[in-house]
Amino acid sequence: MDWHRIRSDFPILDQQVQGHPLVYLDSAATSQKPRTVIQALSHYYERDNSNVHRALHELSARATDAFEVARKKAAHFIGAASENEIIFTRGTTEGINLVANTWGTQNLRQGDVILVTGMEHHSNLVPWQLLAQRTGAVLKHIPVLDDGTLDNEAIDTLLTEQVKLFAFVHISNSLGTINPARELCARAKAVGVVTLVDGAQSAGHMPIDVQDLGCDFFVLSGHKMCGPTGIGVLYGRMALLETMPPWHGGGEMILSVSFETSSYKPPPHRFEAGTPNIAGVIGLAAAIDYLEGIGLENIQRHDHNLANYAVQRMSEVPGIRILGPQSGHRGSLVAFHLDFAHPHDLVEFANSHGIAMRGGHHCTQPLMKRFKVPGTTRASFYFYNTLEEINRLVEVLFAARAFFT
Ligand code: 7TS
Repeated sequence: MDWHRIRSDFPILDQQVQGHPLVYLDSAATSQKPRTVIQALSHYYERDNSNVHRALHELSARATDAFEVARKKAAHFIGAASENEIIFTRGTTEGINLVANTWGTQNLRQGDVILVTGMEHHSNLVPWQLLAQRTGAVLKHIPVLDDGTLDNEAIDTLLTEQVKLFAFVHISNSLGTINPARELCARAKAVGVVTLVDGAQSAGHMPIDVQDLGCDFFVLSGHKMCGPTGIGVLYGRMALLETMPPWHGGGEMILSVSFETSSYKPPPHRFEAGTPNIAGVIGLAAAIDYLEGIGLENIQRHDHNLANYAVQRMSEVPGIRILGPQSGHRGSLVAFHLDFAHPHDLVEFANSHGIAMRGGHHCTQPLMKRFKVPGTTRASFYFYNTLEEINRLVEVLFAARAFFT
């Protein structure tokens, strides 16, 4: 693979920041966009912009076609059995809230258990807390071990028939841990528990096959996989989607409406009230084409090499504590704590050298508490990053040590 040529597909990366070449190490927050995605958006607005599903004129037909082709592409991208299992959302957060407010409200009762893990992003925690408060259900979590993996023995104790839903993150945005999603779904299924996999950090980084994973729901955000912001996918197994009531009411989700009552379209349209993010959906389809053109296995391998090289090189910095798995099987991000600098000061220092990283709690406050750190600094990678950029990061971490001590 010619990764340097692939990098040149991303116009934003070719710039100076604070007098230095930009080193973008914040892809776990949002990825950069290749030229083809940017062009798909402007092409849509310049040529085809129109509302979908509503009108019979040429532009609306083009927009509707592109919108529904994108649904097929998204289904293929994650291995769904049918495009009707693909609901377009604003992103991972909205997908989880949709499940909580439809399936959750319908199925959860006093005393039922919602099981999550100790490494969830707030978006896979707060919606379940709200649901628990509404229904009288109880929220429990699987503890995280010192090495950043889930406590396997606790899973046996906690994953019982009392659990109605097990919602867990595929790749942790704060540790880089890759959870064994397939095995976890199988264990849940064995006791009749419905599963939701938060794929915000895995989609676009590795091949995803929801049927092979065996999950009931899977959520992703387009903006973390080269697509635009404000667009995501909720996958739901049709047998479940069919039983779920709508969440948002409005246009496009109904069959007929009277003042007294309404009847609703089947999935996915039942869950897509109002004018959707048409440009976002078209941009997401362009992102999927782009990623599939490179090959998800290739991306996964490259991600893996970058992460392992980063862990190895960053370990050379005295006073560094790297959270999560120390080597081997991990996602393409490294979160760390330096005993000589607060994450916010370090992020500012790195910024003055052209390096973009995120510092803070990364929306995983319970996990920060578990590891007894106020926050961490996180360098997160994608296939457009290079080993040279990691070397540059390590150089700057050594410079920070000289500066802060
Ligand atoms: N789940 C995980 C694992 C995430 O990493 C994120 C975003 C979300 C859910 C929410 O995704 P959204 O697109 O709906 O916002 N994570 C991060 C991050 O690590 N830094 O900024 C956003």
